[in-house]
Amino acid sequence: MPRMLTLTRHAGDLSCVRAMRTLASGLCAALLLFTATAVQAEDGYALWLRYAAPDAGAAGPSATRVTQLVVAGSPGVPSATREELQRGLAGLQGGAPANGDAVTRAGALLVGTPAASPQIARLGLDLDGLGGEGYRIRSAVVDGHATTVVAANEDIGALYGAFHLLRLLQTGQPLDGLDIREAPRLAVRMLNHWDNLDRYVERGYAGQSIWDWHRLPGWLDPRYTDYARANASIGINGTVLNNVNANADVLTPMYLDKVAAIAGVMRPYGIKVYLSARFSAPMEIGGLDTADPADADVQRWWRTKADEVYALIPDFGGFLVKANSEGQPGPQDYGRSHADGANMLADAVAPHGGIVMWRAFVYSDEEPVDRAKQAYNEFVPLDGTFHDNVLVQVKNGPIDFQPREPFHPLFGGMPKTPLMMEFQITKEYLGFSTHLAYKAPLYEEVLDADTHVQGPGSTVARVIDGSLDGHALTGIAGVANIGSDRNWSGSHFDQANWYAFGRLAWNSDLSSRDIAVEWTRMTFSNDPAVVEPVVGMMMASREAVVDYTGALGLHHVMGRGHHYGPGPWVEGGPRADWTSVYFHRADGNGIGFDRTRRGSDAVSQYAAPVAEVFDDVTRTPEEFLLWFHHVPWSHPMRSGRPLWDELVLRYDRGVETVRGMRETWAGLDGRIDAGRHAQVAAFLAIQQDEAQWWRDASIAYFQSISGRPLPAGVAPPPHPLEHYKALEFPHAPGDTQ
Ligand code: BDP
Repeated sequence: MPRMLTLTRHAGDLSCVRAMRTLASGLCAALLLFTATAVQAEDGYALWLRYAAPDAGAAGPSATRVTQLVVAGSPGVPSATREELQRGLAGLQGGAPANGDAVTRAGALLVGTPAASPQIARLGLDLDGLGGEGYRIRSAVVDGHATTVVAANEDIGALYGAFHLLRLLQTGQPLDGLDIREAPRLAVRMLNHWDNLDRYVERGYAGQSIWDWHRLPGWLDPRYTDYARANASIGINGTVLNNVNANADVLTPMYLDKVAAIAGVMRPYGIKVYLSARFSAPMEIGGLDTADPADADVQRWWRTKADEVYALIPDFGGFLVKANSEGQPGPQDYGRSHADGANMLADAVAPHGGIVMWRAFVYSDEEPVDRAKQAYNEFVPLDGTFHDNVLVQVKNGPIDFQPREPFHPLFGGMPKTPLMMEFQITKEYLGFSTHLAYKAPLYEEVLDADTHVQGPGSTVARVIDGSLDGHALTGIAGVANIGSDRNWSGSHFDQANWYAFGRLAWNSDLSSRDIAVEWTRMTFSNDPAVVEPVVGMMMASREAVVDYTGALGLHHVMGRGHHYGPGPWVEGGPRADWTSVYFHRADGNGIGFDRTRRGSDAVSQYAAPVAEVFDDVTRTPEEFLLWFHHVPWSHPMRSGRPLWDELVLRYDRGVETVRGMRETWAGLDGRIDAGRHAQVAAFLAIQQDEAQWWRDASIAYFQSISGRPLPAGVAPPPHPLEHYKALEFPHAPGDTQ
């Protein structure tokens, strides 16, 4: 990808020019000269794979030089590995090392499998237990030469090891004395694109879909290769190309040719292509008059379709299905169960080694109970009835990707079924692309949550990695935040959410802070004067969003439909559980959804030790208070303040954190290239305005219900409630079509 090497003046210039006029000092001129040499214009396209030479004056990448590159193996994955290492080393070292077929000099880098490289085979490294995707990185002596060895059982493991090595170099780690052993915990680590065939991206805030369907298969946008590189660098090995609200056309021969072309680009990077399947496709494109999974013609249609897909794409991954949810067709339309539907599709792909990911994000029109309970109620009775190649894909929380939710009670509730985690990377509920919200702490919080189903330590991470119940088929999905925007994710910081998702999918034990550090070092700079403040901003950012959108367990209080901005007053319309008032239940006496045994009893869907905590208002963590309890506005909080005062202060705290983030970022002017610095600065200004808007509108609304005065010193909202309620955003991005 082209990197602009021209030096540009940055946003700080203007203020310097002004200052120079008044101060007549040479200081600014010196500063300008320094910053112009220190930073280059960047547009974010390179993501965390910038392979930048060491920053001038900073603690940069290690001085270790690779003198010779030996990548064993034939075209395909080994070629991709070689190209990536050449590209990375050329950037990091200011010149590519010599290539070779065998190690002949000290400082060599030897990469491959024992099968492809006699030199690796002779080392006799223990690769047991690493599977196909794991690898070892070892400092070794190869035929008398000090060498860094990346060894794996299969080529893809060597590619992952190569990316690990490049990460070490990018983050300034020394290459001596290495003895690294890595293997992923989960088998399927994938992105779910909610991309329509007309390139509209549902809940997408980064431009159009990167899949240029109209020009495929003739035109293979080089972006596809860069997409594959970026994903392979963090261990992602699958991608679902189209929206879960699926269009059956993607299964027609014309589109399957296009899918096959994309699969061809993904293959050398170990990424399998999957499709969202519309359950009624046999009717829409197959000419049948039913999609009943018990119907022999329907079964045959899917088997034939699977054969057709696999003839074109032998390593096709399988199908993702959203059925009987939010108006999508499904087996229940014919009186069949989710398992009946999933198994029928699973049988069609089984002969080819494919899998089916059946989503548990379901809630029906008819069921009059708490929406948070419905997926559990529908799926738990089906535990043990799904075929072996089915994964049930469960969102992290029981409602819908809110800034904070307790873990979904299905985790731990279906021990006989492999459950796949679904996180959202795109920020539907966390400020779209303009708010800085680093989501790794959210992912980490859910993965570390203890279900207690088999005693303490039965974490959600252990449910999904199969270790708790002995499942071999395991997986995790992230709803992608990728689009046609030059910087891929809509904002520079949103790239971190893609990165962190992949890193945690590979190893759920990684800490969100460590991931932030490595991402920052690769994306911006190794200079501690950059890394520390940037990581500080990232680590505070998600909690800030929780605070200014509604803390203490409030949820689903956003604008209707597009989900942009505050809407705690949203009521009426087609369904109660698409309103805000259904979820917060604020009235003159108090606020919150009573999900205790005395209320909807959602707490009983958790294992007893967890249920007891959530059932007890004195033991429920305050961040989930209003999720599980309806409490008086005067409810005493741990701070000693009444709930109302605490809630108001959280709104203020959120806005204050964003103000602090802006200040921190302003202080980095000159240390970050001008292009990226300016866009982040502008987005933080948007975020501060919108955080203030969330805070003002929410306080105005809840005060109209609570009737309580604001705590001393708190500024009243500048406008009456009616002002906020009247705001409309008819063209907000990402809405359902
Ligand atoms: C919600 C989105 C909607 C998706 C749905 C889903 O608002 O656009 O279709 O989830 O996951 O978060 O199916």
